[in-house]
Amino acid sequence: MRIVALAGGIGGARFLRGLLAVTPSSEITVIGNTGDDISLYGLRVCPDLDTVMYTLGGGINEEQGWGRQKESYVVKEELAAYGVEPQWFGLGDRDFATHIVRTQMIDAGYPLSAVTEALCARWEPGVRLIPMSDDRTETHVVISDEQGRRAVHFQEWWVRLRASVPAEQIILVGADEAKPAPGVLQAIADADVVILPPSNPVVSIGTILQIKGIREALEAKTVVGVSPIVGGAPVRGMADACLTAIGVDTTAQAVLELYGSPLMDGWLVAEEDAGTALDGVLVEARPLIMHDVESAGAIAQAALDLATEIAARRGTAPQGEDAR
Ligand code: FO1
Repeated sequence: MRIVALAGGIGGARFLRGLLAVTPSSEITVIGNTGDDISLYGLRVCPDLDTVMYTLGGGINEEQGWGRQKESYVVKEELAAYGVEPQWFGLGDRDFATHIVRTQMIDAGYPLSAVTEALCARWEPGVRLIPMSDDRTETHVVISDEQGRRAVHFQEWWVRLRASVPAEQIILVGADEAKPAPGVLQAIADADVVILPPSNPVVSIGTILQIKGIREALEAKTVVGVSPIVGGAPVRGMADACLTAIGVDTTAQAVLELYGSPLMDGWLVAEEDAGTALDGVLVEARPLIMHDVESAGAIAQAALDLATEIAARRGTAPQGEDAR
């Protein structure tokens, strides 16, 4: 079966690990969020792409959900000794190598999609990881604090401020010009099913949906999403701060409505949100907490089963032996 998944950071990567476990013979293409990307110390850092690559490639720091395992921070300490800013973003020594290779290739003229493919040749994540766009985009957040009203990079709001200052606006800088990366629209067109993992609906899934042509391409497919909100709270991260910033309630219902019924065909919600409903969308309730690969796999299988059910009702059952 050909599966396309849109993915952000930690929640998305952990879900994908479960999806791979339950459909080992499927062809999975992951469209990765690049709105979190940031340039630091002259290097281009792609947090969500790296989280997927490291998590599926076996190099992730499991407790953090980002960065490398067995990490050290000598370069970070030395930069701090020189008073180099910022000091609030924890880049480890092993992780620096990824950003050096990436920056070298970008400076040599390779597009981000080619760079990502080259980095994945080492990590062998078991999926095809394509950035949502090769064009530069960055999520910036408008805040007001003692320094007045200003825009800060998403990472500063997320990591330094811990989203403690309300986001007045969340803006994807570069969205107007950015085009889908090569292969993105084709992968969607070829997909038997598209899955939206429980990534942040605003700064991960929402960001990818802003890239010209992606939402329209997805509306033609069977799309099943997994709610990132359980019982009125995000499963992890600070999706609630992001949803509040765009005036959306932190509920499974509100996120489904944010994605909308032209896009969504199926929606997996937690049992406490079983009342979630939207015309044209098949909603199913089941446990949604991912404790380990096993539980993530069970959720992924439920999403695939829901897609099969939807396609069967439409008479367009997805191909492939994994479809049950
Ligand atoms: N998140 C943090 O909360 N603190 C950090 O110091 C931090 C460093 C970091 C370095 C590399 C990387 O790929 C991710 C990193 N993250 C850190 C996570 C990152 O902010 C998030 O993964 C996303 O951008 C949101 O999904």
